[in-house]
Amino acid sequence: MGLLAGGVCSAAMVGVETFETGLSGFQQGSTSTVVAHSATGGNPDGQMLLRRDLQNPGEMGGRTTTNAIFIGDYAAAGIGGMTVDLNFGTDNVTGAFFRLRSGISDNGWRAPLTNQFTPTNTWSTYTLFFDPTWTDAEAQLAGWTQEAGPSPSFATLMASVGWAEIRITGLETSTIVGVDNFGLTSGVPEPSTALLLGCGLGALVAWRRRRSG
Ligand SMILES: [Ca+2]
Repeated sequence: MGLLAGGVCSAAMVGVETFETGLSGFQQGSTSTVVAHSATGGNPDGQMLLRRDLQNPGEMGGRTTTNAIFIGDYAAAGIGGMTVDLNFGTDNVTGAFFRLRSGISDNGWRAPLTNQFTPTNTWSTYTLFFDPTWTDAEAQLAGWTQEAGPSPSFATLMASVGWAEIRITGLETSTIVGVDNFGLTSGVPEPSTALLLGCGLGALVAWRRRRSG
């Protein structure tokens, strides 16, 4: 219903976790991660805080296997993207990933959110679009990586997501990252579809410029 009300040209939010009252089913994604809730300092108000708590360089993450926004059949639900607000504080971070698994017994797929992780102590929004029906090759072309097995095909995973995670790679002990407004969106329409629907001409021009430039 939100589609014709303005969601056609920009993806419509399907569900979002704002961490206002707690962690809402999120927990540590690795043994080296400390996950905490803060009622203040988010974008706005409540947020999830991830902190690396071991000496060795590595990854940390906040994941959920119970938050209903993220669990289920992404294709059937019309999911085509994710968005999250991250605050990298004052510590160096080398990467951030959206990671999905079907469950604890297998590994899954991950996609990088961006290559820019300047420590700014301010909130930035990161968005990633995908098609849950992609073949493995199509997903890999779009930047997704299949983790070491056992790991299902991309489409099989997307039809049965049991684990969603924000994964951070950082090089410093006690790196702290704030997470807020973590959600799933509908996909972006193909440019030709957007034109047929009479919207987004500016976006279309920008898209063509990016392609040709
Ligand atoms: Ca919040």
